[in-house]
Amino acid sequence: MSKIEEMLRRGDALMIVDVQNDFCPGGALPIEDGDKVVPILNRWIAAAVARGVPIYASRDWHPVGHVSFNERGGPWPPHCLQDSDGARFHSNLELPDSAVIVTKGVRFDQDQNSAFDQTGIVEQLRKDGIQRLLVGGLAEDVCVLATALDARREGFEVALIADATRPVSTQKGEKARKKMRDSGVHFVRTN
Ligand code: VGL
Ligand code: ZN
Repeated sequence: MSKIEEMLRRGDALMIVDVQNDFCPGGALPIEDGDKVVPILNRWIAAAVARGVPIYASRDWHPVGHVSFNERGGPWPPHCLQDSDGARFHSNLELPDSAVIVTKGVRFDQDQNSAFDQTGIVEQLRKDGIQRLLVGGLAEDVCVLATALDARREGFEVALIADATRPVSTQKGEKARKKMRDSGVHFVRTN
């Protein structure tokens, strides 16, 4: 068994947050080294498949003129427009067909940073017998943070894969890690 496989057990799920082209270098809302998480997450994906651990992958999936965009007074430039190249998962991300895709950010009236925000995912996770989420992806200080905190609030154990995430802002990344630690999120690293 690989070192990563040994870190996985029954009741775990891998939660890959928003590894989409627009959040990688060259995208509409590029995160420094955002693409560097891809090969690391691919190793976790392979280990999860080997161990029968379910994989969930969230995607930001905005309508044109979304309320979170600058043009509407929101904090972000337009990004992850539904069905655009920018909204696609990074082409090197090796998601198996069995991965469950969680789509968010589709509401017209509000943003959804967390994969738990009105997606119904809690019911799905409980049905799958999930107790612990291993979380990685983009961005550490936005959607990864919101997802990890909501998972804790819902009573799941959470392990952040610390080397498989990157923040939009270095400073906010530090604050995000503190908030996650304070909420009981564990930090693991890829061997
Ligand atoms: C995200 C900014 C705007 C994210 C989504 O996935 O972290 N960041 N929308
Ligand atoms: Zn967004």
